Amino acid sequence: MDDILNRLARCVEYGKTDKAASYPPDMKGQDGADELAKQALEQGIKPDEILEKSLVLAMAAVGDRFTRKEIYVPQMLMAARAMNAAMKHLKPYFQSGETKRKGKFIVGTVAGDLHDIGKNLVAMMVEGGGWEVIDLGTDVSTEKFLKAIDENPGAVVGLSALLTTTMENMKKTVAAIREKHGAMQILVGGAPVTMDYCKKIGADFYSPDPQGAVNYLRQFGA
Ligand code: B1M
Repeated sequence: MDDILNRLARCVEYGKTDKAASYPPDMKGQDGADELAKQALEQGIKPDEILEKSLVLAMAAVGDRFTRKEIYVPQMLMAARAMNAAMKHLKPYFQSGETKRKGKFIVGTVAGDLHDIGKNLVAMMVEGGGWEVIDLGTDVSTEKFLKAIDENPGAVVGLSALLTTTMENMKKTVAAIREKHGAMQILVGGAPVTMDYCKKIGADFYSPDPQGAVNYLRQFGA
């Protein structure tokens, strides 16, 4: 099991999307993230194990290498693409939870921020936890969040931010939601976000990972 998860992690880290991809050259002709994720599932490895023990670790390694300036934006993009190729196989499992929905969860990455891998993981896990997820995507304006909240009374809202610069937009959106929908439950997350920041901007809860989001939502579900 460790072997296939290590190989999958390596594919994601180095942006090897599938067997046909000629990049990186030293992996040419080998299975990529697409094939290995499928094989891992066929071997009976649980989707959450594939996620935690392979994909999330690979993306963390990509981030570290980017910080050390060993790789640049194009390599990050390739890694994200490989991650998505693997996630395509995992997604149906996360989405196949119970048929009866526990409630509605509106989620989006805040204005100015294009990072969606973590937000998508949260959306998938929450959906797998039995919630109907309304995914507003990335670069979501405050107005778009407010419109979705108006259209879905009783929903819980989740905001993701990956950049220290866009955390400021998270603060603005939370303030606008509070002003219009005082008692609304607001969950925040993303790499630079902390519980201290969550409290400071008036959100209700911070989760460092998708499972924390699922656990938090349990108290509100039908
Ligand atoms: Co960007 N990027 N990026 N990037 N990128 C980071 C975030 C960065 C930390 C890299 C670095 O410097 N080490 C850095 C931010 C620095 C900072 O703000 N302090 C950075 C930068 C600078 C940038 C650009 C500005 C680069 C440039 O253009 N010069 C640019 C900004 C574009 C924009 O958004 N306007 C940019 C662009 C990109 C790509 C487009 C190339 C690509 C994104 C592709 C995509 O998302 N579709 C990308 C990537 C891939 C990364 C890294 C390498 C990986 C992010 C990721 O997907 N992580 C990242 C470095 C890193 O994180 N170490 C980096 C894996 C993901 C599973 O983790 O999103 O944290 P994460 O989600 C976690 C938790 O945070 C949590 O659950 C997830 C699973 O555990 N979580 C929530 C997330 N949202 C949640 C919401 C919740 C609850 C939990 O409730 C609602």
